[in-house]
Amino acid sequence: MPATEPTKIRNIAVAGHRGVGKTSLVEALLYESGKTNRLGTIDQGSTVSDWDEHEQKRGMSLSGSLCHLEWKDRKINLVDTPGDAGFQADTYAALRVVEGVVVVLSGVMGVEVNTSRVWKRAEDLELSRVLFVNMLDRERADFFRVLEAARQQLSDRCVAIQLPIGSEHELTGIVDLLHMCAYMDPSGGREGGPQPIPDSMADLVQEHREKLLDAVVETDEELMGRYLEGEELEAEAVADALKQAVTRDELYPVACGVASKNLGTTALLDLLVEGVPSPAKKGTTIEFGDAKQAVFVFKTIADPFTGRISCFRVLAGPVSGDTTLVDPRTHAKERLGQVLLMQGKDSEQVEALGIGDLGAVAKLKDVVTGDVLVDHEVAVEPPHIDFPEPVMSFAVTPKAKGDEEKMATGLRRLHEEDPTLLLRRDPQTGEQLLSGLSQMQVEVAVDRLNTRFHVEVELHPPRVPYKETIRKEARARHRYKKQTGGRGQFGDCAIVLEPLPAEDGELGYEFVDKIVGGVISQGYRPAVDKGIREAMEHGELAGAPVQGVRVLLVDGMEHNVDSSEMAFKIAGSMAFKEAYQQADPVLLEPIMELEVTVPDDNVGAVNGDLNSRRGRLQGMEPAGGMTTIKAEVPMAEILTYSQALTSMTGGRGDYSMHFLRYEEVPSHVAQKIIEQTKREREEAKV
Ligand SMILES: Nc1nc2c(ncn2[C@@H]2O[C@H](COP(=O)(O)OP(=O)(O)O)[C@@H](O)[C@H]2O)c(=O)[nH]1
Ligand SMILES: [Mg+2]
Repeated sequence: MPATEPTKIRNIAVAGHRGVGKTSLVEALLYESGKTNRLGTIDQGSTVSDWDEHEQKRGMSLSGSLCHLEWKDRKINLVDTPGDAGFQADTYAALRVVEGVVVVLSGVMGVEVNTSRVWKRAEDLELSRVLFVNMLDRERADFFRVLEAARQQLSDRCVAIQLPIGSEHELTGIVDLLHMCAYMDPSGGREGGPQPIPDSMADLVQEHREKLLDAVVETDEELMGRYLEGEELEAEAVADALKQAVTRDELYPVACGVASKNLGTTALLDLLVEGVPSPAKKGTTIEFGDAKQAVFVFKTIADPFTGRISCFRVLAGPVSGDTTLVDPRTHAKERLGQVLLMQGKDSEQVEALGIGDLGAVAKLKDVVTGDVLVDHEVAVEPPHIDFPEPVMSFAVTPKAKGDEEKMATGLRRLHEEDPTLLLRRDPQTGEQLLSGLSQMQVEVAVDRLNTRFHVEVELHPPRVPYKETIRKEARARHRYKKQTGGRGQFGDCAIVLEPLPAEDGELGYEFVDKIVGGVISQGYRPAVDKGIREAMEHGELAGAPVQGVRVLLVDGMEHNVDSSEMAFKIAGSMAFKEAYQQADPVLLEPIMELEVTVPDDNVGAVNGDLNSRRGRLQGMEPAGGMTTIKAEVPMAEILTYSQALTSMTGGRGDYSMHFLRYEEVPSHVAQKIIEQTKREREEAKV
């Protein structure tokens, strides 16, 4: 089988909020195209893309999954992505290797937190977007309300390209406004061919067909002329103009259907083929220099049987099996034994993959997600996938003594799969801290450690990553001097501390050398900086790292025999501690952006509870019997929110949160934390 031409490929990520039917939609598309012979379901754990046992147990996608199908002589690569806030690493990585995104929305819930987040990412990456309003068979589902919400909250260039026939449990089919035909509900079977549009729909169809044509011709002058003259435009000309508009990011067609019944898949597949640009048309922004062969690894699967599988996009090629590439990051040679096509967990060997195609390879040595492999060493800057920062940390300990090494190895492997999952040692307490984006992500990691690496571990209450900073300028001088026989120690420095304003919300550190006349020689000045950095790792207030400080080294003195780097390091560290006390140090805490969706009846209780957690209400959006509450809440107050929400809503509430920024801890709260730290330090000394 020769490599597929780039013009015949469509690379598409299926993304959106969790639980809107993305995985079910991928399943239906595979089935409709004839790639699979039965429509798997989430409830039975039988879908192609949620193949992992933990995904099946939890009934949701935990990682990205690569599938492919053929439709109208085109190869469509689909990446099903997780919608949960904790598993965004795979979603963000997937968005780097596609030209288009199907943004799936629930016909009941409309635009949700993660819909907007994915939209924003896709916008930054200038990806073409198609919306799919799913679950139109559900009670309170309303296509037109969701269409309006998308136009208001995502972009006013969203335009319906399909319409539902009927609604809720009386939904019987959909209308394709581009090809002017209907598809009737196949109830989980294959969709029959195009049908005539029911007469009763004539007016509505007319209205929306005009809106669609208006939107399309507005992007194409020639077509606009013909349209205004009253000419009947051929479907092909409209489709072509639509594709150009979608490619240029000028239009977002809104499709619809019922993924779990396979309704709407024919029209959607047609739209993806006709509307989304091929890699030949849009191409990649990832650098590969003058390499003749290059691939970008966007996902790593640690398969218990095959070992490590790296999923990649071909940047330059074709790339065939038995090829050796080099990883400029490690300079190591990496042999691609067999090139694979993935279908969920299953793979099939192919001879070669052409430019723009997505595939996989097993058993590379040292390659991690984000690497670019090339045929000869070229200096390429690997693309920066802006992964979200971990927001929660739990202390982890193995249940059995002596399992520390096994636990660390397992967690390192899990980190290779998901770069937002981090293991590090807390320098203060010596504890191993496991950090991630959500409690569930960390819990899943613990499950995987058990099933895959056979280590049982315990999670301890999460810790809040406090920081410290200063509010005003202060100055100090410290002389470190020891003269007790033999060679002495001498270092003397004077420093000024100034608050350093945050840049892009990040607090930093700056060391400015202001020494004049060489009172401290060049060689010792970095030692002062080093001593200060060390002192800053544990602030004097609560042992938290100090940030947002500029240090000016203004004066000092040295001794021609006794001075050493060590002495200046100590002097720097001591001077910092002295100045810090006078610089009005304050404690900072992470503030989270919380989105809670609860039944309307529970809104009062949930708001009252958020209030008692120092939360600040930002807004409320009711939709279909549920209300989404947005609030800013200190992380320290919502570490155990999941239990509280379950009991307030009888398990019907759902929430997600993201780190927003650091803020000063109110003084009465700070006082308690500082005292608590003092007690812990004293206990540790005993
Ligand atoms: N009624 C109805 N249920 C659906 C539809 N699509 C998916 N579901 C169900 O919604 C749940 C979540 O679906 P899933 O595909 O896992 O959503 P994802 O999290 O976006 O991947 C599952 O129980 C599906 O069976 C639909 O169109 N109609
Ligand atoms: Mg899913």
